[in-house]
Amino acid sequence: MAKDTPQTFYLKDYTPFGYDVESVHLTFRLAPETTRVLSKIRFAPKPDAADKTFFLHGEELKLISAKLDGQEVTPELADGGLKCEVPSAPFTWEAEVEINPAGNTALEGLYMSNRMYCTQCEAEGFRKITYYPDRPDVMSTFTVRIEGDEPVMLSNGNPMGQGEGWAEWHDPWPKPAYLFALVAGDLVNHPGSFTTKSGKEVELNIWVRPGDEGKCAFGMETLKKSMKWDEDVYGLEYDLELFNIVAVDDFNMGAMENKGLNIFNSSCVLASPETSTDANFERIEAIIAHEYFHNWTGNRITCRDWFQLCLKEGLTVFRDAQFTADMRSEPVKRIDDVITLRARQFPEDNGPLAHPPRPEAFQEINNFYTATVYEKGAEVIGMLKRLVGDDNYYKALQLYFERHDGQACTIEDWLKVFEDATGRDLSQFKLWYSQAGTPRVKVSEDYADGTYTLTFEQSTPPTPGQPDKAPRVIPMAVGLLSPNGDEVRGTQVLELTDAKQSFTFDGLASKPVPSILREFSAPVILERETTNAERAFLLAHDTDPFNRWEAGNALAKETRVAMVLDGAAPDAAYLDALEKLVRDDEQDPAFRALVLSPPSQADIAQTLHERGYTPDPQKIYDAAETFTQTLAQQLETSLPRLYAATTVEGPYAPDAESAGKRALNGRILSLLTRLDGGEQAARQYASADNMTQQYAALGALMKAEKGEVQSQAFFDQWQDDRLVMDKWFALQIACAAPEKTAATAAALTKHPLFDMKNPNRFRAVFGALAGNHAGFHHASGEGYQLLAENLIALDSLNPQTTARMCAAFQTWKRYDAGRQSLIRAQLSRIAGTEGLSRDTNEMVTRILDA
Ligand code: 0A1
Ligand code: ZN
Repeated sequence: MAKDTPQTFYLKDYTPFGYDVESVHLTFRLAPETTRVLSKIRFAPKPDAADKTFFLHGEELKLISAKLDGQEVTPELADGGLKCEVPSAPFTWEAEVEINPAGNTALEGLYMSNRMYCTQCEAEGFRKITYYPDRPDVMSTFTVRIEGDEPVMLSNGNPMGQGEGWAEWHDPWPKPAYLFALVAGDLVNHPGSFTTKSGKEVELNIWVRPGDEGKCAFGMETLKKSMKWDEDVYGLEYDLELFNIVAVDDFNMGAMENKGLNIFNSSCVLASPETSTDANFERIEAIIAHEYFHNWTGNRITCRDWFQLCLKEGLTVFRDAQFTADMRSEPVKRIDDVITLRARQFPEDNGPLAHPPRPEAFQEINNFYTATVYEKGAEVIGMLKRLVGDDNYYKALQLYFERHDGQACTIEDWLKVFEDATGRDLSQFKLWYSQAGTPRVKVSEDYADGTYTLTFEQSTPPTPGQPDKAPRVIPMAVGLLSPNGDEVRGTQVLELTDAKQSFTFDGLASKPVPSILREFSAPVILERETTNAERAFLLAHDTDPFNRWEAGNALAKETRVAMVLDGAAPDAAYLDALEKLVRDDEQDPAFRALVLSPPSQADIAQTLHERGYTPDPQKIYDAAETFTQTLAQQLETSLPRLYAATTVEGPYAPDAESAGKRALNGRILSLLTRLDGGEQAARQYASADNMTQQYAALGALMKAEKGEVQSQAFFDQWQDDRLVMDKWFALQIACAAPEKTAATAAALTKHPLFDMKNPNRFRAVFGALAGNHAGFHHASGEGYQLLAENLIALDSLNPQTTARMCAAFQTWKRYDAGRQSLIRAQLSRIAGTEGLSRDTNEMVTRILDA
């Protein structure tokens, strides 16, 4: 039987809704399987509307009754909603519907997590709560009454009153339905407060399940820092009397910026030294800031339609990155972000799922919460800031907030603000929003008579639906060093606008060494013929820390590529450079840890693919092992001293400086474990009083297949802590040798604590499987098969998480014919599943169409 062709939505088809929504009143009568939702909504027809169809979205709702101005009506139930004949003057719509939160495993709309009611409405979940024009350009004030016997019942805005069995809330700020939230359950709060710059007191709360109270302090401190930072840097103040954060265990994403009531995946807010690693603390800090910053970039100014998603997400990611850079280390944050961009966005941009930061068509919008929309969206803003300069950037942002407060906007509105504030024409720059694909920039150079010339040629490979691309504006930050290591030209931003363009530098005494794309000033792939000697020179002398790391990273890649392709030995000069750097106590430990962290095996596969080779995952794995073993041997005599020197004494604190030291210490421990049979790691495991060191020791031991005792001890100690158990599940798969990876994951799916319905647990297992490059791509195909089987099983419960995890297959065309046919078989099997969700169907179809 042929499947129905799924509906595709297009940016070009945008039409405004024909009615204003003047107010929304909702009453919830909570019951796990039979919650009643009563809505009373005041609509006013827009006099100049071209389309006056009264269509309300609604999915999985049982309509009990509907009224227009108090009179019972029988609307026409249509696919995905209802239609009704309505008056041409303002009117009141009332509906009563019944929904089943306990049966909602998709975690979209109103659902139950760990006996608590909670909601997730972005992007289109509100339509699973009641009939409504569920689109972000329809904004209204919401008044909410919750009836039930839960001790704590919360919604957006300010509390209006509460009594035995009820609570009322009112949000004075007009908002789209995707920002609606409700939470009810047996919760306890970690309180705090903040005084805004204009002297308003704001009550702050982090709400958690009893037992988690001890994990809120860091989140609360971070929230206050975020509030202060947004005032100091952007002049933006909080606008309600109350700000609530709630932690829930079952959540499809990281967190959600609902107005005044942010809902967080518990993994993104709960933190304690005993249960969270430094990396967890840093991520929690970033996500709390991110959600808080959405209050202005997303909530006060929202998106006209979902094609504009990067308007709020790119900007908010950019702002949270600025925050992290200010709280921690700017270069380290930049390096971390570029590593993530290359690991997550580049495969997307250079494969079957490539789409522009502002897509022009989708079937399921949930599939577009991507690294391209978020991370590349933020890169585009970084480029804009670099091109116009800091002062102009902040001037434009002030204008954005003044001009568009309370509106639902587009990328055009955003760019117009920059044009008006700076007088710059941004029509070519706008291509970054509409073109997919990562530009390649080929660099060549020439030197004669004191004049140095750099020539850039840009091109972007074809992506689905976009065979040809016009040249873009690329800000290329460049500095020049003299052969003795002095900087002879400080950083300057060259603006590339043509397919081919040259820039000259006069008055140079000798041929300089260029430092190109400083701070990674544009999300491009640089192609330049150079030598390892020059890379080593830049690793030693570049004044731009990003490019120093980049030079080391390039050396690491070159040596690993040569090992894979020619069976070469690890490059001795590179090993020497690493040794020198590791021992150099003048250098920031966090930076040293980064230089000492090898490029991932997936990154080597990507590099080989970019150079026209077919990556062999097993060879890449073997080269990584040989390289690390050789490095450990080279450093052998210094490792014990380095280990001691980087051990952080005293009580644990998650600050950047001690975290950097622990990161370096962890790298040293993993090298040491290759030589000492795990003695030091076992000692560290036994004495660790914080998760960072406990987990680093366990990881080092398990990688060496010497961690059985500790793994059992870890389980015994932490089996009641869901978040720590996620680590335990993931680590076993991440550390497994390639031939054992799939079997390890398969066995863990049979573990009593494996829970298909909990996205964190599912991701712990299958994210780790897909992330173990050689294990997932093992020639047996067992990894592919296991993932496909479990995605099929998950799809009927949770389409959103299933669809997102299909991206594990997006790089399939890189590999050899054997692996390709194994993957194709699994993708076809998923695609052929009876009753497959729209979410997953769209993803597998796009991946298969490659
Ligand atoms: N807007 C949130 C992310 C988010 C998106 C979708 C969700 O459910 C489908 C949940 C959260 C953010 O950027 O943090
Ligand atoms: Zn966001």
